[in-house]
Amino acid sequence: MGEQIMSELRALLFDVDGTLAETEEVHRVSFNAAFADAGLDWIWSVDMYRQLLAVTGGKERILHYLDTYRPEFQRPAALAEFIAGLHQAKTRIYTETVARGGVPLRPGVRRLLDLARADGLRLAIATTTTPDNVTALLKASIAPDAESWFEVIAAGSMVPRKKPAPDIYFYAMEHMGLRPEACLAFEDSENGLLSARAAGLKTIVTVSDYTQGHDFTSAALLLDHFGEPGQPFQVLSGDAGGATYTDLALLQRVHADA
Ligand code: XBP
Ligand code: MG
Repeated sequence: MGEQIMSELRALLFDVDGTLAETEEVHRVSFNAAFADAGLDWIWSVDMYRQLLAVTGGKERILHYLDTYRPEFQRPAALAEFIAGLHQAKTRIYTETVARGGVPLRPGVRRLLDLARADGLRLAIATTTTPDNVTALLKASIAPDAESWFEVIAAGSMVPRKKPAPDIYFYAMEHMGLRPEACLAFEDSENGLLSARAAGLKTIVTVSDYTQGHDFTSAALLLDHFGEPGQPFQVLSGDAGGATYTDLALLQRVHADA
Protein backbone atom coordinates (compact mmCIF):
# COMPACT_ATOMS: atom_id res chain seq x y z
CA MET A 1 0.00 0.00 0.00
CA GLY A 2 1.61 3.27 -1.11
CA GLU A 3 2.30 5.72 1.69
CA GLN A 4 -0.49 8.35 1.84
CA ILE A 5 1.14 11.79 1.54
CA MET A 6 -0.46 13.69 4.42
CA SER A 7 0.66 17.35 4.11
CA GLU A 8 -0.54 20.12 6.34
CA LEU A 9 -2.70 22.74 4.65
CA ARG A 10 -0.35 25.58 3.65
CA ALA A 11 -2.11 27.55 0.90
CA LEU A 12 -5.49 28.54 -0.55
CA LEU A 13 -5.69 29.00 -4.32
CA PHE A 14 -8.63 31.12 -5.47
CA ASP A 15 -10.30 31.41 -8.83
CA VAL A 16 -11.62 34.93 -9.48
CA ASP A 17 -14.66 35.23 -11.73
CA GLY A 18 -17.69 33.72 -10.06
CA THR A 19 -15.69 32.68 -6.99
CA LEU A 20 -14.45 35.91 -5.40
CA ALA A 21 -17.31 37.91 -6.90
CA GLU A 22 -20.19 37.57 -9.35
CA THR A 23 -18.26 39.31 -12.13
CA GLU A 24 -19.46 37.49 -15.24
CA GLU A 25 -22.48 39.76 -15.70
CA VAL A 26 -20.09 42.73 -15.71
CA HIS A 27 -17.94 40.89 -18.27
CA ARG A 28 -21.00 40.25 -20.45
CA VAL A 29 -22.12 43.90 -20.37
CA SER A 30 -18.54 45.00 -21.10
CA PHE A 31 -18.28 42.69 -24.11
CA ASN A 32 -21.56 44.10 -25.49
CA ALA A 33 -20.42 47.69 -24.94
CA ALA A 34 -17.15 47.02 -26.77
CA PHE A 35 -19.01 45.40 -29.67
CA ALA A 36 -21.38 48.39 -29.92
CA ASP A 37 -18.49 50.86 -29.76
CA ALA A 38 -16.92 48.99 -32.68
CA GLY A 39 -20.15 49.30 -34.68
CA LEU A 40 -20.87 45.56 -34.50
CA ASP A 41 -24.41 44.22 -34.11
CA TRP A 42 -23.23 41.47 -31.79
CA ILE A 43 -25.28 41.27 -28.61
CA TRP A 44 -24.60 38.53 -26.07
CA SER A 45 -27.79 37.82 -24.09
CA VAL A 46 -27.58 36.22 -20.65
CA ASP A 47 -28.54 32.87 -22.15
CA MET A 48 -26.06 33.24 -25.03
CA TYR A 49 -23.31 34.21 -22.57
CA ARG A 50 -24.09 31.20 -20.39
CA GLN A 51 -23.37 29.03 -23.44
CA LEU A 52 -20.28 31.00 -24.43
CA LEU A 53 -18.77 30.60 -20.97
CA ALA A 54 -18.01 27.02 -21.95
CA VAL A 55 -14.96 28.63 -23.59
CA THR A 56 -12.61 30.31 -21.14
CA GLY A 57 -10.70 33.44 -22.08
CA GLY A 58 -12.37 36.47 -23.64
CA LYS A 59 -10.45 36.38 -26.92
CA GLU A 60 -11.07 32.66 -27.32
CA ARG A 61 -14.72 33.27 -26.49
CA ILE A 62 -15.11 35.90 -29.23
CA LEU A 63 -13.58 33.55 -31.83
CA HIS A 64 -15.84 30.72 -30.60
CA TYR A 65 -18.84 33.06 -31.03
CA LEU A 66 -17.84 33.85 -34.64
CA ASP A 67 -17.20 30.20 -35.45
CA THR A 68 -20.45 29.02 -33.87
CA TYR A 69 -22.98 31.81 -34.40
CA ARG A 70 -21.71 34.27 -37.03
CA PRO A 71 -20.39 32.24 -39.98
CA GLU A 72 -21.56 35.01 -42.30
CA PHE A 73 -19.40 37.68 -40.64
CA GLN A 74 -16.86 39.10 -43.10
CA ARG A 75 -13.68 38.38 -41.16
CA PRO A 76 -10.88 40.97 -41.44
CA ALA A 77 -7.65 39.56 -42.87
CA ALA A 78 -5.91 40.20 -39.54
CA LEU A 79 -8.56 38.42 -37.48
CA ALA A 80 -6.42 37.81 -34.38
CA GLU A 81 -5.52 41.50 -34.20
CA PHE A 82 -9.16 42.46 -34.74
CA ILE A 83 -10.27 40.24 -31.85
CA ALA A 84 -7.41 41.44 -29.66
CA GLY A 85 -8.50 45.04 -30.27
CA LEU A 86 -12.08 44.26 -29.32
CA HIS A 87 -10.87 42.46 -26.20
CA GLN A 88 -8.63 45.32 -25.15
CA ALA A 89 -11.59 47.70 -25.48
CA LYS A 90 -13.74 45.31 -23.46
CA THR A 91 -11.07 45.04 -20.75
CA ARG A 92 -10.86 48.83 -20.50
CA ILE A 93 -14.64 49.05 -20.06
CA TYR A 94 -14.62 46.17 -17.55
CA THR A 95 -11.81 47.56 -15.40
CA GLU A 96 -13.34 51.05 -15.37
CA THR A 97 -16.67 49.57 -14.29
CA VAL A 98 -15.13 47.46 -11.53
CA ALA A 99 -12.90 50.31 -10.37
CA ARG A 100 -16.02 52.42 -9.75
CA GLY A 101 -16.98 49.86 -7.09
CA GLY A 102 -20.33 48.13 -6.94
CA VAL A 103 -19.00 44.60 -7.60
CA PRO A 104 -19.16 43.11 -4.10
CA LEU A 105 -17.29 40.03 -2.94
CA ARG A 106 -19.46 36.96 -2.56
CA PRO A 107 -20.60 35.99 0.96
CA GLY A 108 -17.81 34.82 3.22
CA VAL A 109 -14.94 35.65 0.86
CA ARG A 110 -13.56 38.60 2.81
CA ARG A 111 -13.97 36.81 6.13
CA LEU A 112 -12.18 33.74 4.77
CA LEU A 113 -9.29 35.81 3.39
CA ASP A 114 -8.92 37.61 6.73
CA LEU A 115 -9.01 34.31 8.67
CA ALA A 116 -6.44 32.75 6.35
CA ARG A 117 -4.04 35.68 6.61
CA ALA A 118 -4.36 35.79 10.40
CA ASP A 119 -3.59 32.07 10.51
CA GLY A 120 -0.55 32.35 8.25
CA LEU A 121 -2.12 30.44 5.36
CA ARG A 122 -0.56 31.49 2.06
CA LEU A 123 -2.84 32.88 -0.66
CA ALA A 124 -2.75 32.77 -4.46
CA ILE A 125 -4.96 33.56 -7.41
CA ALA A 126 -5.39 31.16 -10.34
CA THR A 127 -7.68 32.66 -12.96
CA THR A 128 -8.33 32.69 -16.69
CA THR A 129 -9.24 36.36 -16.72
CA THR A 130 -6.89 39.17 -17.75
CA PRO A 131 -4.46 40.36 -15.04
CA ASP A 132 -5.76 43.96 -15.24
CA ASN A 133 -9.21 42.65 -14.36
CA VAL A 134 -7.87 40.99 -11.22
CA THR A 135 -6.07 44.15 -10.15
CA ALA A 136 -9.22 46.22 -10.60
CA LEU A 137 -11.36 43.80 -8.60
CA LEU A 138 -8.89 43.29 -5.73
CA LYS A 139 -8.31 47.03 -5.32
CA ALA A 140 -11.96 48.06 -5.57
CA SER A 141 -13.64 45.18 -3.76
CA ILE A 142 -11.06 44.11 -1.16
CA ALA A 143 -8.49 46.81 -0.34
CA PRO A 144 -6.09 49.13 -2.17
CA ASP A 145 -3.18 46.86 -1.15
CA ALA A 146 -5.03 43.58 -1.72
CA GLU A 147 -2.73 42.43 -4.53
CA SER A 148 0.01 42.07 -1.91
CA TRP A 149 -2.16 39.60 0.02
CA PHE A 150 -1.57 37.04 -2.74
CA GLU A 151 1.89 35.55 -3.23
CA VAL A 152 1.06 34.75 -6.83
CA ILE A 153 -1.55 36.20 -9.15
CA ALA A 154 -1.60 33.62 -11.94
CA ALA A 155 -3.90 34.97 -14.63
CA GLY A 156 -4.90 34.82 -18.28
CA SER A 157 -2.22 34.25 -20.88
CA MET A 158 0.61 33.69 -18.40
CA VAL A 159 0.19 30.03 -19.36
CA PRO A 160 -0.22 28.51 -22.83
CA ARG A 161 -3.46 26.68 -22.08
CA LYS A 162 -6.41 28.12 -20.19
CA LYS A 163 -8.82 26.21 -17.94
CA PRO A 164 -9.92 23.38 -18.02
CA ALA A 165 -6.21 22.73 -18.60
CA PRO A 166 -4.32 22.62 -15.26
CA ASP A 167 -1.58 25.00 -16.40
CA ILE A 168 -2.63 28.01 -14.35
CA TYR A 169 -2.75 25.99 -11.13
CA PHE A 170 0.62 24.37 -11.86
CA TYR A 171 2.02 27.85 -12.49
CA ALA A 172 0.75 29.12 -9.12
CA MET A 173 2.02 26.10 -7.13
CA GLU A 174 5.37 26.16 -8.91
CA HIS A 175 5.90 29.79 -7.94
CA MET A 176 4.98 28.97 -4.36
CA GLY A 177 7.12 25.84 -4.21
CA LEU A 178 4.13 23.85 -3.02
CA ARG A 179 2.73 20.45 -3.90
CA PRO A 180 -1.04 20.08 -4.46
CA GLU A 181 -1.32 18.06 -1.22
CA ALA A 182 -0.51 21.23 0.72
CA CYS A 183 -3.18 23.30 -0.98
CA LEU A 184 -6.93 23.74 -1.45
CA ALA A 185 -8.50 25.28 -4.56
CA PHE A 186 -11.71 27.31 -4.71
CA GLU A 187 -13.74 27.42 -7.91
CA ASP A 188 -17.21 28.19 -9.30
CA SER A 189 -17.31 26.47 -12.72
CA GLU A 190 -16.94 23.06 -14.30
CA ASN A 191 -13.95 24.23 -16.34
CA GLY A 192 -12.35 25.60 -13.20
CA LEU A 193 -12.99 22.43 -11.24
CA LEU A 194 -11.58 20.29 -14.05
CA SER A 195 -8.48 22.49 -14.12
CA ALA A 196 -7.88 22.32 -10.38
CA ARG A 197 -8.53 18.57 -10.23
CA ALA A 198 -6.17 17.95 -13.16
CA ALA A 199 -3.54 19.79 -11.13
CA GLY A 200 -4.15 17.33 -8.26
CA LEU A 201 -5.96 19.83 -6.04
CA LYS A 202 -8.82 19.16 -3.66
CA THR A 203 -11.41 21.75 -4.59
CA ILE A 204 -14.29 23.48 -2.84
CA VAL A 205 -16.90 24.81 -5.28
CA THR A 206 -19.31 27.69 -4.66
CA VAL A 207 -21.82 27.63 -7.49
CA SER A 208 -22.29 31.03 -9.14
CA ASP A 209 -25.10 32.66 -11.11
CA TYR A 210 -23.72 31.47 -14.44
CA THR A 211 -22.63 27.99 -13.39
CA GLN A 212 -25.84 26.47 -12.02
CA GLY A 213 -26.21 22.98 -13.44
CA HIS A 214 -22.53 22.40 -14.21
CA ASP A 215 -21.02 18.99 -13.39
CA PHE A 216 -19.32 19.37 -9.99
CA THR A 217 -18.95 15.64 -9.32
CA SER A 218 -15.27 15.85 -8.37
CA ALA A 219 -15.69 18.72 -5.88
CA ALA A 220 -14.56 17.88 -2.32
CA LEU A 221 -17.42 20.10 -1.10
CA LEU A 222 -20.14 21.85 -3.10
CA LEU A 223 -21.79 24.96 -1.59
CA ASP A 224 -24.10 27.73 -2.76
CA HIS A 225 -21.65 30.19 -1.18
CA PHE A 226 -19.05 30.34 1.63
CA GLY A 227 -21.65 31.50 4.15
CA GLU A 228 -21.43 33.98 7.02
CA PRO A 229 -22.29 33.48 10.70
CA GLY A 230 -25.69 35.09 10.04
CA GLN A 231 -26.06 33.70 6.52
CA PRO A 232 -25.74 29.91 6.50
CA PHE A 233 -24.56 28.20 3.34
CA GLN A 234 -26.41 25.31 1.71
CA VAL A 235 -24.36 22.14 1.27
CA LEU A 236 -25.18 20.86 -2.22
CA SER A 237 -22.86 17.87 -1.97
CA GLY A 238 -20.13 16.62 0.36
CA ASP A 239 -19.85 16.72 4.15
CA ALA A 240 -19.49 20.04 5.98
CA GLY A 241 -19.64 18.27 9.36
CA GLY A 242 -22.59 20.35 10.49
CA ALA A 243 -20.87 23.70 9.83
CA THR A 244 -23.15 26.46 8.50
CA TYR A 245 -20.41 28.72 7.15
CA THR A 246 -16.86 28.22 5.93
CA ASP A 247 -14.09 28.69 8.50
CA LEU A 248 -10.58 27.33 8.88
CA ALA A 249 -11.79 24.27 10.79
CA LEU A 250 -13.96 23.31 7.83
CA LEU A 251 -11.10 23.90 5.38
CA GLN A 252 -8.82 21.73 7.52
CA ARG A 253 -11.51 19.03 7.63
CA VAL A 254 -12.00 19.03 3.85
CA HIS A 255 -8.24 19.06 3.31
CA ALA A 256 -7.71 16.10 5.66
CA ASP A 257 -10.52 14.01 4.21
CA ALA A 258 -9.33 11.32 1.79
C1 XBP B 1 -13.40 33.37 -16.16
C2 XBP B 1 -13.09 33.45 -17.60
C3 XBP B 1 -12.67 34.76 -18.19
C4 XBP B 1 -13.77 35.81 -17.96
C5 XBP B 1 -13.59 36.99 -18.88
O1 XBP B 1 -12.14 33.21 -15.55
O2 XBP B 1 -13.16 32.44 -18.28
O3 XBP B 1 -12.47 34.56 -19.57
O4 XBP B 1 -15.02 35.20 -18.31
O5 XBP B 1 -12.33 37.57 -18.66
P1 XBP B 1 -12.01 32.50 -14.07
P2 XBP B 1 -11.38 37.86 -19.92
O6 XBP B 1 -13.36 31.91 -13.69
O7 XBP B 1 -10.94 31.45 -14.28
O8 XBP B 1 -11.61 33.61 -13.15
O9 XBP B 1 -12.24 38.55 -20.97
O10 XBP B 1 -10.30 38.76 -19.40
O11 XBP B 1 -10.90 36.52 -20.36
MG1 MG C 1 -14.57 31.18 -12.26
